[in-house]
Amino acid sequence: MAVPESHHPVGPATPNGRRHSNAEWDFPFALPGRWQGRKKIPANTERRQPWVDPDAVDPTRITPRFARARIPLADFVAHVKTIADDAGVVSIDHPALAHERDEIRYVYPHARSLVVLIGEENKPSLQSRYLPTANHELYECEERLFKWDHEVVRYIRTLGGDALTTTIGWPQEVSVRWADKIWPLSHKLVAQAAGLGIIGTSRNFLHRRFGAYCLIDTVLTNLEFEDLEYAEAARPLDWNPCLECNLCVASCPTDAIKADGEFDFFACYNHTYRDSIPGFMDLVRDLSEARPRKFEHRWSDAEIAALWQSMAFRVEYRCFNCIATCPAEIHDAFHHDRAVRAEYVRETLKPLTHVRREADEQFVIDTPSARERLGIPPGAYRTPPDPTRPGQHGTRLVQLQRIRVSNIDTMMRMMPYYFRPEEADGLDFTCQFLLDGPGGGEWVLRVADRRCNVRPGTVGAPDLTVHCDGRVFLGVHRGELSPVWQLLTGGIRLGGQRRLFLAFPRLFPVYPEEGPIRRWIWRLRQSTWRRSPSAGATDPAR
Ligand code: B12
Ligand code: SF4
Ligand code: SF4
Repeated sequence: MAVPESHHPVGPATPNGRRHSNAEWDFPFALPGRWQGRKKIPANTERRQPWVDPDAVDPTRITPRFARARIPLADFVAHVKTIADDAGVVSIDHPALAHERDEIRYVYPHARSLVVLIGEENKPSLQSRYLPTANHELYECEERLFKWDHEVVRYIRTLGGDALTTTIGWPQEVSVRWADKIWPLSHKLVAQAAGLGIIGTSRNFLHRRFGAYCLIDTVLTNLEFEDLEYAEAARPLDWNPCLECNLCVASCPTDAIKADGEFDFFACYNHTYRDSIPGFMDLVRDLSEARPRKFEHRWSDAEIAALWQSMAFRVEYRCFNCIATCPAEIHDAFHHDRAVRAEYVRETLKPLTHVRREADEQFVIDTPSARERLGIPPGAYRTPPDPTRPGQHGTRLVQLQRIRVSNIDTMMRMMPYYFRPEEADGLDFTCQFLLDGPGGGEWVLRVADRRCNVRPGTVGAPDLTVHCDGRVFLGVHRGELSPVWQLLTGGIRLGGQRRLFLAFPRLFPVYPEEGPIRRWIWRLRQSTWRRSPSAGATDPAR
């Protein structure tokens, strides 16, 4: 598979003259997975999102200084492979990294080559149903990578160059960029650009030998090799380790991985990373805002204890299924041998799917349809505890609006991630945002086929126009301003089919209304919903 040229002019990072637009950057490789038919609008994973313009933080450009490598690139890679489980090198000019080049140079102004290191994770640990075992292996693998990074940096120094490591996972620039792209570069893209594997349907990087059982880190160096050497070293893999078996889709407890190529970032994030930033935000806000009785309803002792553990030790991820059920690393045997497949389904897929989907507590984004499906009325936030069974079960609804962006640009770019597809059945419309004031601009939001795209610019005949000060819409988005009041007082002006705006609080969930009247209306609606023939039907798109 050849590395495709970028469909759009590469850099400067503002091809449309707009800062902070990430809509221009296509996914730089063949799209992962078995794309089941094109829909009216592309999946968000067809873009290299997200993207941050470092010029907005500091426009100073430091002229890069490179150090000519004293040895051939092939020898360099061969030596690095004696340090790490696998390794590759790509040039900073590789088209797959074009959207992040400025940001990489923000991290290290003299970056010329990217050395990507692969750490193999122990498969039985990742496949364990006991979560701490998988978590421990993840952190041990990170430790191994840190150590190798340091060895590679020392090796580069012996060659007359300089280098630094980025970050494998944490820490990220949370204090500066929350809630936006807080990581410095995408290791998955570097690893695929280096020809070490391919990003699969799960959106995990599948290494040519280790499959999904690997972590990745990147060392940035000023060492410079010949252009021809880079091309030779980063030959794309000529086969695809992803079997397109969709086991990751089936075993994902949050339905974040969609067979049609979409990925629900917040569904995974709010569950798997519950004991990290989202849970901590919730705890602090609930402590400051919720009455004691409400707090009791929202927080179980086990949830508070889990958060303590994550903060006292390290973040415990609540799910690894898209790694642990992925057969890419036994690609051939799985493909050709029916007995291998049967054993895999029996001993790996089914137990892990059951435990992570059914036995574990689930953290689900609070939407009207989630409440209806789970039977959780307004004022309540979880399914009732079951004292007859050991362990934590059931579902806790979490508020997406608690993950709050801080600026208008991020809000618009992230709207596709706030978007809840299950609330968009039958909707097909285009909305023109005309945002006045500092930081404002024109944006087009398109909803169709349970997908949502946003791009900067204007459209000829939108179905709906939303005209307001960008800061007003940000206030509404953050739950600080009432949309009803803004509509009544002219803070927000609508044009076209105004009723479409009524769908926004469902599509981009806001805090649910509470109180006895709400509860009564909800119960009435639910009894109607239960009687409807389509209630409980499974969604084939999932
Ligand atoms: C952001 C992030 C996440 C996000 C988004 C995941 C994703 N698919 O990108 C969340 C929180 C959901 C996540 C979850 C997990 N992650 Co993670 N994550 C990252 C991180 C920091 C960047 C990912 C990236 O490169 N995205 C860019 C593009 C190319 O990826 P993409 O899939 O095409 O696009 C997604 C993102 O851009 C995201 N997105 C889009 N817009 C926005 C906006 C914002 C604000 C955010 C935050 C995200 C976001 O949604 C897109 C749809 O998938 C990397 C570390 C790093 N610095 O590279 C680790 C990394 C990708 N994660 C990793 C792992 C192991 C996991 C988990 C298995 C968690 C766990 N239990 O260990 C799950 C797997 C989920 C999955 N199926 O992808 C490994 C993957 C190793 C591998 N073999 O592929 C990495 C590489 C860490 C590492 N150093 O090894 N992760
Ligand atoms: S489980 Fe692995 S091999 Fe199968 S579709 Fe998902 S990523 Fe590809
Ligand atoms: S980590 Fe779990 S919840 Fe997140 S995408 Fe993978 S399987 Fe789904």
